[in-house]
Amino acid sequence: MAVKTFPKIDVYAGAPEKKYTLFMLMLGFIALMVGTLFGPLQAFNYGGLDLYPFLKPVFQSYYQGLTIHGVLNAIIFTQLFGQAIMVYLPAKELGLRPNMTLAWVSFWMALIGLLIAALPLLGNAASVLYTFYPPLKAHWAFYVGAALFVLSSYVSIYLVLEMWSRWKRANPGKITPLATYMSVTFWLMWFLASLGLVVEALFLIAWSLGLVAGVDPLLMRTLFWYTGHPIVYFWLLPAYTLAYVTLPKLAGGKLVSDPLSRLVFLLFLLFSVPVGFHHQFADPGIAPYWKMIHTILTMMVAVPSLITAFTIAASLEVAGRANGGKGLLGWIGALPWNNPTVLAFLLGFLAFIPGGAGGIVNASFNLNQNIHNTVWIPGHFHLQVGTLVTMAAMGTAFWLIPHLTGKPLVARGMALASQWLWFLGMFIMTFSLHWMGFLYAVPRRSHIAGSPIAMEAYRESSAWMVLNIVSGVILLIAAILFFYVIYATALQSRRDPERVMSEVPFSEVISKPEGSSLALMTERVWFWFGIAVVLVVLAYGPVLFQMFTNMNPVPGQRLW
Ligand code: HAS
Ligand code: HEM
Ligand code: CU
Repeated sequence: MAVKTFPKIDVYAGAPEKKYTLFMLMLGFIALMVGTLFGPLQAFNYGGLDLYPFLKPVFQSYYQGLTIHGVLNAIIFTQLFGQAIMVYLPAKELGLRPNMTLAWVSFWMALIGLLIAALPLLGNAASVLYTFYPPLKAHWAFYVGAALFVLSSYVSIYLVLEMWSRWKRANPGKITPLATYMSVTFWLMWFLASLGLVVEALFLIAWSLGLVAGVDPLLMRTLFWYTGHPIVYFWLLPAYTLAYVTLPKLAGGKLVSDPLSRLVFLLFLLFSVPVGFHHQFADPGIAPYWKMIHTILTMMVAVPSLITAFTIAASLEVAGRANGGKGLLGWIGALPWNNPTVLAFLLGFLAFIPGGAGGIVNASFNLNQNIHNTVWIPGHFHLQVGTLVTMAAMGTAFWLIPHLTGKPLVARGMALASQWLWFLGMFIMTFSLHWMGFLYAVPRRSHIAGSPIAMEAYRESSAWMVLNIVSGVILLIAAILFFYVIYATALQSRRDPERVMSEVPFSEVISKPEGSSLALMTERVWFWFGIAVVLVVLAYGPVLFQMFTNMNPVPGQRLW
């Protein structure tokens, strides 16, 4: 039989950065897909339904599933999405190509690190949850793989700083374009923020290899949360960047203020890191006044989100009115709700309002006592990372995959349905988790469905538990629809460049940076980076010094 051969056309020959972006993005979505599959099992657990006995041949415990869920969703997917978006946007905005050799080095480091860490995770040798608190001790391959994965982000930092300095040399005295400014401050924030994790990883690798006999649990927790709070902004800021630089245009309007948007990212650079003790209010060994200082600094880091609420809402109002919306609220209905990307952002931001308010409750030192370690906490962060961040990524995929591949979006109706269902499912789940945590103190990270005693103890919350089961089913359907749409889009053979967005939809702005003293002030990035370092040294230095000089190493345990 004759075999028909097609000449091999390399569609990325003229734009290799598109291929890199596509690979990072798709690897991230594969991680999200596997991680998300465990979500409904956890929601069912909090509904009193335990499916783990049926999974026994493959997955040994609830905690193995929960570790895979936390690691793949919160650490792997989010970082890969950042490495895709926060390199591609500045490259397109500046019209420069990143160093492609190093770009692929970062991809392979991430992939190999992920595979090394995945083996012990899947083999039940690293069921230590995504916070890996000692004395829980995983197989060394988990720490080594995770470290390699995180180090790949340092290559991304270099890629962006190098493009930025190339642009500056060619454009002396000009103000950095907005998306690039956001990227640069984002990567510098991450550099400062990640240092805690890097130092912790050195300890944990040495410990798991048997080079040191023990590690100090309090020091490890403190180093973890040094990175563990700002990491939530590492997840959030790609979504914010897309909301500032693409959403206004996609919605049919303009961004209201460029200088104010820069200020937001500058404030994140300054205040993201020195706040980690708000995860350790219940930890002994840290004096209360240090916890209070971190509470106050946490309130400061809520300010850029409040400015974002104002700026994005105002930009959306401009869009709604340009689309013909009238009256006080008529502009909301006039927004393009039938555009799956715009829909994803609108619903994500709506969820972010109660999520942010809950965050302020968490941060309020004494209120924290009521909700710490209860399911209120997963209620809080599924509104933040599980809804806004994930929906911004899903919504962006609907134009970005076609833009990168030249293949038009498949099943637009399903894309819209996936976003409504995701929002609805998350809304129901987080609503019930908040109440179960606040009113009945149902603990998080608890396999309650596997324990008749626990089910009896939390019987009063059974009405809310039913809602968890309902939400698990809705979210499973939403996930199936979403992943069908993106894989069907990316894997189809039809390329139709005429029908896809050929350029990144960068928004126009109303209030421009030229002539703005605020924009000029924010442009002194290295000065502000220095101030951020000083703040971190002041907020952490004395406590860390004390911990490093009074270590109580303990041996590891395997409790699973
Ligand atoms: Fe949090 C715990 C405090 C934000 C994620 N957080 C967590 C954990 C995670 C997480 C994963 O202080 C659990 C960690 C663990 O496993 O133990 N969080 C805060 C505060 C904020 C905050 C003050 N968190 C986030 C974000 C996350 C995230 C963002 C992920 C992306 N969080 C805490 C504290 C704890 C905590 C304590 C520890 C609790 C404990 O005891 O363990 C702030 O950054 C929030 C600021 C946000 C706002 C909202 C602004 C609203 C906007 C929407 C505007 C709407 C528009 C819509 C434009 C003030 C921007 C218009 C729409 C139309 C239709 C017109
Ligand atoms: C934990 C459900 C998607 C990040 C949980 C918990 C539930 C849950 C019920 C609490 C488990 C416990 O405390 O024992 C779901 C459902 C999802 C989903 C039904 C969608 C189908 C996501 C996404 C992300 C995410 C998209 C992030 C991108 C996390 C994290 C934890 C968690 C970080 C904490 C793990 C830990 O405590 O160690 N999830 N989730 N989830 N989820 Fe999700
Ligand atoms: Cu935090």
